[in-house]
Amino acid sequence: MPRRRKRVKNMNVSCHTLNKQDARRTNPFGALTTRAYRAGIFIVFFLRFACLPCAMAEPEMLLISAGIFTMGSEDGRFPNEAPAHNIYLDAYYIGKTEVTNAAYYPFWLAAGGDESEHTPISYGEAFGEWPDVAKSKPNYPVVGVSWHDAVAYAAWVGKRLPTEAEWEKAARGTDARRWPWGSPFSQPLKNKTIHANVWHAKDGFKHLAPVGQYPTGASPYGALDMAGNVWEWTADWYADTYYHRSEERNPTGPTVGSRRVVKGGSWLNPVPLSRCATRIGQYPKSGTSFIGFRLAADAP
Ligand SMILES: [Ca+2]
Repeated sequence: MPRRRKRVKNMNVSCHTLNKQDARRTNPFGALTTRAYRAGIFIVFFLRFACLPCAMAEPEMLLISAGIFTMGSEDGRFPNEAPAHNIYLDAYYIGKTEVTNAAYYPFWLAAGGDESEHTPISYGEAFGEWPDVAKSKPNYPVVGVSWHDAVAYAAWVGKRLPTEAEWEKAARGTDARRWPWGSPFSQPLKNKTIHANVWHAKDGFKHLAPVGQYPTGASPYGALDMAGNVWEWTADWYADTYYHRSEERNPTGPTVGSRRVVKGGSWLNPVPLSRCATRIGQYPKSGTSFIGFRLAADAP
């Protein structure tokens, strides 16, 4: 993918150079002035990109300050979350929402469109067909993407996937809360008690929901849908017992593994699995209708 981006960049440089130096000489419409020719090029490029469903679709990034937070839980029902332990993270950025169909679409086009190895899986009428959903459901999270697709997309936009620790801190802040909005699942917030798209929660959606539908479900940092809607790929390998040997500063997961950590639960999961500390492993080649991802980036 980096090579494709370089080609686009070079193309832009080439056009810029053409405009600056050779527009009058190479103008194919001899009667047009150079200014009109330049305006024509601008209009062509504007229409080309205005017609993409991607317009300004890349998620807003939130700054997560450096410091210690509590990772994991002592709930007992989920021994892979134990022990709860303190982790220090450097500052970083996290996507405010899951990556959407509209955001993924230009990457898919640049990667070859219908021939791309990064084409999302289509799940039929209830979810829509790719690439139609990029226009019919632009603000829904992209699903049917493997871990490899997510990593490739993140690199294409100059970002990366969050580590598991980065994901969990962005979801729960520093007070060890169980869900992004607090510790009771249905606690009243601004006269509402439903804060996430999860299974049987009367959240208004049978399957996926557009991103950002539950502002009262925001994490302490303002990240949305970190509980439910879609599980989210993280950068780390998964291991049941990793928390017993995790590094205390900026952990990046086991060095080897067969599955990658996904976090946060989905529209298909009940409330207990949509907690901040929930962690499961998923084979990285697996695309499903209930796994998407969000971006992260280093803070300067
Ligand atoms: Ca989610």
